[in-house]
Amino acid sequence: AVNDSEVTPFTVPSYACQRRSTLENHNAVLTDALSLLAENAELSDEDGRGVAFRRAAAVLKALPSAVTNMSQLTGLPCLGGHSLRVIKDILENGTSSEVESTKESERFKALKVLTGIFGVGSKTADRWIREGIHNLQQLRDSGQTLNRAQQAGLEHYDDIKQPVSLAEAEAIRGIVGRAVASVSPEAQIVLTGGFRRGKLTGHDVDFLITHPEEGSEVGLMPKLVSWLESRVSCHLQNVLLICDVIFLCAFQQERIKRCEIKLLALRCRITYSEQDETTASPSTTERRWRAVRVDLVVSPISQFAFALLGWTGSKLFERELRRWAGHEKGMSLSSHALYDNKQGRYIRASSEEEIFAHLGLEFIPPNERNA
Ligand code: DGT
Ligand code: MG
Repeated sequence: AVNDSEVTPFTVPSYACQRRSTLENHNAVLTDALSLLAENAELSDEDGRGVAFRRAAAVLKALPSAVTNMSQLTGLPCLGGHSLRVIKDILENGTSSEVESTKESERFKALKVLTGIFGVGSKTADRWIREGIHNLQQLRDSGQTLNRAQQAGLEHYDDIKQPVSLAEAEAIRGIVGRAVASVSPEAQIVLTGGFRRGKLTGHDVDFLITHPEEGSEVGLMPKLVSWLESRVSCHLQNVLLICDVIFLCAFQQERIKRCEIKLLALRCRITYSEQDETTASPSTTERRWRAVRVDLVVSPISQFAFALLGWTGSKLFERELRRWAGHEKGMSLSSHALYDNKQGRYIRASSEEEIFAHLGLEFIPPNERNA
C-alpha cells in the first residue's frame, strides 16, 4: 500500500480550455461514472449539476496517469464533494452504488430510450414517462401525437443510435462536398465536431461551409438543401455513394435562414467497389441503407474562425472557453464573434490561433480539445 505522505498530488489548471485533453484517458472508469451522473442530471433538467459532473470528469481526463489514491486529488479544481464521494467509492469498492443504481433505475433507462428518438427532449420524455410510457413499443401503442421529426426519429431509431464511423463520415464528406461544389464552386467545406478532434466515431457528422468572398455565402444553405433533397450518387475513388436525404423535422425556415441545420439525416448506401488485382474485375461490397445525422452550418468568411472554433467542440471545451472569456477577460465569445465588453467593440480574427491569442490562452489544437 502506498503511504499517503509519498503521494504527489496532481496539478491541472482550472479551465478546460487551459488544458490539453487528448483522447487518451487514464481514468476512464472514473470519468464514465461521472459522465453517467452528468447525463442523468441533464436528462432530469438539472443542468447545473450536469455541468459540475462534466467539469469533474474533464479534470480526471486531463491527468497523466490513473488515480489510485484520494490524496492525489488534493487541490485539484472542479472536484466537488459529490464527485469526490463517487471517486472514493470506486477507488475503494470498484464501483459506485449511486452510479449503479442510477444505471439500473427505470426512470433513467426510459429517459435514455425516449430522448434517443430524434426530436424528443427531456421535457417530452418526462411527460410520457408520467403517462406510463417507458419504451418504443409503449410509445407506438399509446397513440401519442408525434411531430414529423419525432415520427422520422422513431422510424430510424436503430440507425441513428448506431455510431457513425470515420469511413462513413468521409464518404458523407464526399457527397456534401459535391453538393456544395455544384451550388457554389468556390465554397469551402470542413469537417468539424468530434471527427476534427480525431475521434473515430461520432453520433453525427458536422460540416462547416463558407465562401472566400464575403456575402457570397448568402442563399447557399437553401440551395444546398434543395440539391441534397434530390437523390444523389457519386464515385469517389473506390467508393460509390448513393444518398437520399430525408428531413427529420418539419422543415424549419428559421434555421435555414440562420444557416444552421442540425436536423438533417442523410440516408446513405455506401458501396465499396474494390478492383481485384488478379481478375481485374471490380468486386463490390454493398452495405444496406442507413440514416446518418448530419449538421450543416454555413458561415460568412468574416465569422469563419469563430464558427470553426465553436463547432469543433468538445461541448465542455466550448463552454469553458466562453466561461474563461466572460469571467477572466470581460469578453463574450460565440460561434459568430468575440466582443470586448469593456471596450464595447468586436474583435476580428481570421484563424483559431488569433482567437486564442485574443483570449490570452495558449493555442490548443483540435485533437487536444477532447475535454
Ligand atoms: P459526436 O457527434 O458525438 O462525436 O460529438 P461532437 O463533439 O461532434 O458533438 P456535436 O456533434 O453535438 O457538436 C459539435 C460541436 O458543435 C459541439 O462541441 C458544440 C457545437 N454545437 C452543437 N450544437 C450547437 C448549437 O446548437 N449551437 C452552437 N453554436 N454550437 C453547437
Ligand atoms: Mg458531432
